[in-house]
Amino acid sequence: MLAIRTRRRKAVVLATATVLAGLSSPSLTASPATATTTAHTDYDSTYYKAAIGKTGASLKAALHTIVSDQTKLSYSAVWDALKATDEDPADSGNVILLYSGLSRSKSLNGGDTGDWNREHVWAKSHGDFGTATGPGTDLHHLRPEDVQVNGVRGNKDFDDGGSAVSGGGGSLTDSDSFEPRDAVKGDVARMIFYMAVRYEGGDGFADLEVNGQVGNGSAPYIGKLSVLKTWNDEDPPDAFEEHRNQVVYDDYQHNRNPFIDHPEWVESIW
Ligand SMILES: [Ca+2]
Ligand SMILES: [Ca+2]
Ligand SMILES: [Ca+2]
Repeated sequence: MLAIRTRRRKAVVLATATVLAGLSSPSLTASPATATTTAHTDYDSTYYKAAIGKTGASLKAALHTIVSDQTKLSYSAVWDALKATDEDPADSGNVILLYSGLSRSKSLNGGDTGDWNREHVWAKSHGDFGTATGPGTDLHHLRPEDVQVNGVRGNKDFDDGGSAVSGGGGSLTDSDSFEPRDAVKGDVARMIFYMAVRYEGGDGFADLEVNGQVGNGSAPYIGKLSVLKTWNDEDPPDAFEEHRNQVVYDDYQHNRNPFIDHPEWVESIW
């Protein structure tokens, strides 16, 4: 069972202004129908101190500075890191595959049919950063995925629609876009928003940005912004995603994905 950090204080902001007086707090659960944000404020007075109170471009700039202070991994070190960050809470010998939702043996990492490999959620051709230490090895957007499903996703942008991906756990695709299964739509969106904030043109890598289209090819952009914002709202962070963020922070990169802690910051910046 995944250890949920109960010390976190949740602040649920309702989408509607008509918050009924007298509701007991346990009834204020974060569901897509009623919640736009579920902020975790543990790190607000420490890690996020320089960002608190800011909005828009100044918030983005502050977060860029904060998350850029990190340890960087080699691409070969990513294999073992993913075995920890994406471990199946019900089976410590397995990892959970992002799009497929399947639990698969950690030892089946590789490039053959039936293996899992290292999916770059921000497709590495979008900005052409490859697998040199940097964006191509950043655990905040690298996830285990079935080799063939990873191949179907390819370097497509994200959008709604298409036909079912074989073995894709409910993911859809068409000629120019990929739609992950519902349970990881928000995870995908928050990974993309992290990358746009983390990479602003420094260190010899492209300035990665989110835009409003699909078919971005090798340009350093990924779309589609409106859809990714909706996915962030519809699929708020859950225990698996929060635990993963914590493992990356504690044991590997020592930086956090701000949009897992504060999903409402997506709306403030974009
Ligand atoms: Ca499409
Ligand atoms: Ca999710
Ligand atoms: Ca950027």
